[in-house]
Amino acid sequence: MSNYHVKTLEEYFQLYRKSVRNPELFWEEIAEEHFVWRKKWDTVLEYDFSKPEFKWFEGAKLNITENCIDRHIHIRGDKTAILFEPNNPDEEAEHISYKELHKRVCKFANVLKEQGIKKGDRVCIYLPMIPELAISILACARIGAVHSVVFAGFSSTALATRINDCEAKMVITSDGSYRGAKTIDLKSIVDEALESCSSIETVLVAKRIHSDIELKEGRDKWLQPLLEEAYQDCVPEIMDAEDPLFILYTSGSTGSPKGMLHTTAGYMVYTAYTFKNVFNYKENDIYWCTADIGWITGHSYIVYGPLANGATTVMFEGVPSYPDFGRFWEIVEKHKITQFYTAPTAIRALAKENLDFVDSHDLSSLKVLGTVGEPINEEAWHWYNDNVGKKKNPIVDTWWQTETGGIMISPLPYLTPTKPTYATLPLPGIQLALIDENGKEIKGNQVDGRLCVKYPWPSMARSIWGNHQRYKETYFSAYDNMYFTGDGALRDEVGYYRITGRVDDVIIVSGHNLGTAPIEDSVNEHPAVAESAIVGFPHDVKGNALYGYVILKETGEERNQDNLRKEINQIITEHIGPIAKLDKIQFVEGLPKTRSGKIMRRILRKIAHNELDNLGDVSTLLNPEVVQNIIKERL
Ligand code: 7RM
Repeated sequence: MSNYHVKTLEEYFQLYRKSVRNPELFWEEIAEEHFVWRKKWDTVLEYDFSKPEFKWFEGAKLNITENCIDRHIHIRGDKTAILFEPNNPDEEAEHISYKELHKRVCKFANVLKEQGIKKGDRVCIYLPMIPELAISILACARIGAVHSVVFAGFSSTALATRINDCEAKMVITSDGSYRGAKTIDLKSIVDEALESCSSIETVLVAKRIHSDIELKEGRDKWLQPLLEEAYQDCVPEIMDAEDPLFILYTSGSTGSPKGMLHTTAGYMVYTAYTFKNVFNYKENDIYWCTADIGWITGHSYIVYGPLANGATTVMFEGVPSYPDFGRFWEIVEKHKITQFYTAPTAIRALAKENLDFVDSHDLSSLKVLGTVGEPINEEAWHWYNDNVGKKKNPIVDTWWQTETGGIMISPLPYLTPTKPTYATLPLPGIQLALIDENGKEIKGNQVDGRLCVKYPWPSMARSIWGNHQRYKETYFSAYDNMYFTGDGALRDEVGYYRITGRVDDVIIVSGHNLGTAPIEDSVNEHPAVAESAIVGFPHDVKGNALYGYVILKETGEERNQDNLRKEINQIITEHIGPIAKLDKIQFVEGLPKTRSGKIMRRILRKIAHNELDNLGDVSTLLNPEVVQNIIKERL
């Protein structure tokens, strides 16, 4: 029996029990069977929650790119590794085979070396979704440099903060990027950022939009001519299991971004194992994750997980709305996508549009659909299931975090019966706990609490770059001997998990703990509502009262706003109770969102509190422009 691929639900439960009885044996068997090790480990796991310190596969030696590229060349060298679909549908898609990927990564790695990058140096990558992004990540990993990808929609201030925090020596960027009908001048954002970054020695600039930009003498270099000159083979740097692989910044609820540090062997084993099982990946599948590589979903499930399995992974440069709202489905049809992995926010945005955009495309190649990033509401789940999956494709609602490195809770396609809005069961190897207000574990089913993980897993972040104390305080200090996720969850009568949202999104109204997520779900059930976000604001009598920001569907007809408010509160009363009624309901055009589609309730909270002076850096938002409108029309 292969531990790597679970084939029946019974096998899932068996494997799950085994992983709890003997976690080290469980992970060892997975690591044994499927990877190229230059040297095997001495110990599978050593850990200490109080430090906290976690070491997986200590003593092992490997290079992750050998696992993601070299070993595939002999058996599937001509198979497409990366399928690049450009922003402009008239531009031809690019199929990069495993052989070619090897050559391009090696050349890039040699350029990095020539430019003075060594093992352990930090390289900041600020690129749009073009092949050079994946290739530069792998080139860093090839030579043991630590990559820190910054999403190419972030502002110069956000970029500078992230460069300075890890003291990167190099930035890799492009002359610009395409996003729908727009072009963005990335290089001038980098120039601005670098005015306040002293650690950067070199900037490599990829040509994408062929704009007329200036290179700064001695610092900036065009990438392509260097690549042409470079030698096409590069011996991989042999890394220790716990050597840093990358840093990825995630915004904390307060203060500066946290540079989550991931290391080599555990991350590789876990992303490969989860990719294979969660997407039920088979050799000739064409897998597409629509996330940007600038966030963890792209790292784990566009680059490392798929390539470690020898898969074909699609990279899409554009946006779901360009040239029209049918673009995703056009791409599914064009490349015969078998697994499609996206975010609830994208599903909701597309569900607002005419169904013809979906129905006019042949989606019969699809086998598995996935979601990630936020709780998916019932309505969006059904829209996805009915219209995209035609009720025949399982939906894997995958719960995980930048900090967890890989998927933690998810159905296994065709094995786990799905249930709308439920991420369902932990993957074998993942031991969850729900904790009550007194810090005690809640046993049994039909309960809810704070979601924790009570045993280490291979892809957990090992630290926050330069601030181990903050790592300890944020994740390991709330409860002893556990990792605290910051999310709340409930466990239903059969043991399925449903993530209810961040626990900091809980508001106490007249002494009642109210989670914003279930109230938002109720609001969203009103047929006129497209999306909503709820925050608390101070109230003389109740302590806090609820403030709802609501986006209406575009129907073209005028609606009486006061009636809508009454109807929305009526639904809340029926679903939750009058205690959860909204005191204020503001109709808005858009909600402030992160680039990965998460609503920034922190900003809405400040607006509702009338604290308008310190909204923080809104430039990292997907849509900073909505903030001013919300402020102007606040109630
Ligand atoms: C992968 C990613 C992590 C936070 C996490 C949750 C929320 C993610 C789901 C979800 C409900 C899901 N990394 N979240 N997936 N909530 N159901 N399937 O998103 O670091 O950017 O965010 O996202 O709150 O803690 S992340």
